[in-house]
Amino acid sequence: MKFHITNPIWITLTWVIALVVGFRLADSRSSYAGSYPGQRAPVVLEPKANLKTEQGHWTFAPQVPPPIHRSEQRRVLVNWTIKESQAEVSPGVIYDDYWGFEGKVPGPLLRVREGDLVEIHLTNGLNSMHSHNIDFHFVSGPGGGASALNVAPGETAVLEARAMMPGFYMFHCASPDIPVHIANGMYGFVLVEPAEGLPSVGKEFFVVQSEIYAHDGKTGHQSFDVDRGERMDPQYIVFNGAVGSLLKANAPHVPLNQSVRIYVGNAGPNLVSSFHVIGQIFDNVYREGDLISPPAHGLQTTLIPAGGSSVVEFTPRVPGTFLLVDHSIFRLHRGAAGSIIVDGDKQLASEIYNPITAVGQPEMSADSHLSHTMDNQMAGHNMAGMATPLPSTVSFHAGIPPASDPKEFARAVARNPAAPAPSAAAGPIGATVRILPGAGVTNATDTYSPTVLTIKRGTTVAWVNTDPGMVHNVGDDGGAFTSTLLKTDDTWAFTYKKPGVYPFHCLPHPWMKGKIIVK
Ligand SMILES: [Cu+2]
Repeated sequence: MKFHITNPIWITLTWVIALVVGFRLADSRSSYAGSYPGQRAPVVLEPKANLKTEQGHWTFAPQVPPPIHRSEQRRVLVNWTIKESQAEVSPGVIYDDYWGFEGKVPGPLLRVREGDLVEIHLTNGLNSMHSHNIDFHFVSGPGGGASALNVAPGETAVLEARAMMPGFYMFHCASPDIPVHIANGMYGFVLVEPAEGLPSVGKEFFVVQSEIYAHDGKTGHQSFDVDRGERMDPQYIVFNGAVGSLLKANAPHVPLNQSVRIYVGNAGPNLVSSFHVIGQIFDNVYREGDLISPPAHGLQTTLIPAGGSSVVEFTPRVPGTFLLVDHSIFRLHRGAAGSIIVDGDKQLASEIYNPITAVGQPEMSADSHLSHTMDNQMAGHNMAGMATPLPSTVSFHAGIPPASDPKEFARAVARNPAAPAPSAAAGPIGATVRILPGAGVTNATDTYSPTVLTIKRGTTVAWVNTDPGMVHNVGDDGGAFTSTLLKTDDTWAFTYKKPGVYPFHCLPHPWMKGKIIVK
């Protein structure tokens, strides 16, 4: 028999060999996908129809939703509304282009379990000027869900998406122009817990680093500057949306010797973070938010890409104030500083840390780190009060001299860091002035209700901000008081003790004017 390649027997045999080898290859490839040492098996999905439904658990920075203890997958309902708003990003500096999920920057931190089906209802507020959507980094699907969730002002879109892989994931708006929407605050995070859960720790916090491309550092109104964005030259680099939002009165407290876990996101939009906590060594770092590989140990600084995350753990062994920084350290001058205060007995820690010659000297604190920065900023860029916390929900800046000049106001706030002081209001609220929706729109005419209010001597007047998505303040023209910025539903009150006519105004919106007549 001749071995001729065209012989039908040989042709058949070649096919058989090819098929067998081919099947083997295909077979080995499919098993290869799950065969890295220690690699996790893909999640086995419970059919949608079998899932119980529950309301999603989300929080705003620095809070973290509680750990998930259930052992089965669920349908998790999430309802979020986008509000184009404004916020005080540094004392006296109001950024007019802050667009936030649920009106907050950073947006929510949602906590779900691996395998959960997230049913997201996304609404774009009626007051919005732009279309928005969400690209969820935890979602497997085109655009991370962005096209499915595109919403024009007033619209709602719904998407079901499975949490297929554990991790700590960013989400953000991906409407054109994407960089602008991210720069203007449209981001948040989703923590997808592994089915087996995460090791329990003493305290958990949520921190997001981001850049703000305001025109400059002047007090008053600022808006997005695209040229600064292109140059990657932010006016501010901040933790949790604003300069000082994790400093002084806003700093979280933790007890000595209890483990701390920080979920750190980097929203960018441009810069990579070299995240570091001064005076702590990380016990564990889940690099880039990888919650399924074993964590790294004994790290000092960890890189966090823009659009990425890291999860760090440490156990404070010594009390004091510990600064969170981006160790690209000049960024401290632009606001990249937060802090955690560790409470406990210094004596108990003296085996670990014992200042011998520094007895009686003030402890190194956020203030001492930032005071030079603040001075430089104030002198160089006219940016007052780097380390002043944001106003809390209802706060009273007693001791702040009145000022009609925004710069003077900001400096005054900077000199008197937000310690909640006794209210200027001595009695129960006797009359109310509503700050009306739309009052902040340039040259609006409907600003207060009523515009002129007549009261008896000794009456306490409350101003309530009913304007959705706009901050306002109230200042007495004669300088008797200047409130902090009031967010929606915030109230500020003052008691008028002497008869007279008392005009008042809103500092950010000079067209807002009213009058109290005291008889
Ligand atoms: Cu958007």
